[in-house]
Amino acid sequence: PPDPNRRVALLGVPIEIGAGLRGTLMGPAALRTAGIGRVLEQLRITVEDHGDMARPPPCRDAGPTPANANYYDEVKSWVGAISARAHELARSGAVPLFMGGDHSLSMGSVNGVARYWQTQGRPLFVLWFDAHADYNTPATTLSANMHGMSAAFLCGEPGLDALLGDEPRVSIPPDRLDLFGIRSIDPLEKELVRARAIPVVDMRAIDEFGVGVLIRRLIDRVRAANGVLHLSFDVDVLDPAVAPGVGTTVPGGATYREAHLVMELLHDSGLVRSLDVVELNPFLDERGRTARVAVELIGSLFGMQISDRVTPSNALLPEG
Ligand code: B3U
Ligand code: MN
Ligand code: MN
Repeated sequence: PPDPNRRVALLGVPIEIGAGLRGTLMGPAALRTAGIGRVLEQLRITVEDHGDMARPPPCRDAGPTPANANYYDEVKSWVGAISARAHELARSGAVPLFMGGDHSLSMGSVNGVARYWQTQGRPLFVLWFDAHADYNTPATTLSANMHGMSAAFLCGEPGLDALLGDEPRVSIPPDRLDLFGIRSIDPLEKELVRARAIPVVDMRAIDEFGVGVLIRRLIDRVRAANGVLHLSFDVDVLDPAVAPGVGTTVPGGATYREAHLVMELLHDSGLVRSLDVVELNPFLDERGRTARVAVELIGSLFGMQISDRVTPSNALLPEG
């Protein structure tokens, strides 16, 4: 029987205009077909599927449209609506799981959950598990695609200030954003990430130290601050050989095993209270492979284990 105290709220966010390629709007359907609900139910989680958000009507108060921000008005109408839903779902006590959709949706989802945790006096940390930094602004972007600006927006960078409309904006302090798995960053974006001293775990660091220590280091920081964690999982962080169904593949990504270990360690920490799964593009996928891997990884995040016992974190055998 499902455990009433462990609830996950699924919400589909079929937005695609934040990305350069169409197709991520099919992401929520593919995740459901790959069994996202079934996997969680097998783990005795109470699953509430809130369906997909409807495309919001264009905002009347759109205001001036900034340059270098493609489909700004449409993205704006989504972001405010997503933030309101995110706030409400977080308040319900469930773990909200936002199924994208392109990564611009996180401007709303993270803002909404951050607003909730602010009322609880718990600092929200954001783990940005992504091949890209998504730390562009209209002043630094080379593509004008807004999915490349979401992390910067969330940290309060200027240039998209009216994007939330009437929704209150909550800025994430730059030292509470962790860019993890990155291997593609634009020149001005890199300068900005460095100027703000954003914690970065790039692929070189992962090669050198391994995801185990690096994730534990983050978990320790969150714990020391009595914080909670939002996981923003951009599927393109995975190596394209594992996850071909994304619009912007970058070689040299996280392996299947690294990604599972990240999820398992996050599960053991008990700190993840909300997440996004974004950039899955079923139009580009090969026989549902990427959707299936994403669902498996979510299984690990919610407690799927190989041997059904906790592996001691110091790798020593437990006594007795
Ligand atoms: N940094 C580039 C590329 C990019 C960002 N996010 C994705 N691609 N998926 C940009 O467009 O800002
Ligand atoms: Mn991204
Ligand atoms: Mn990405």
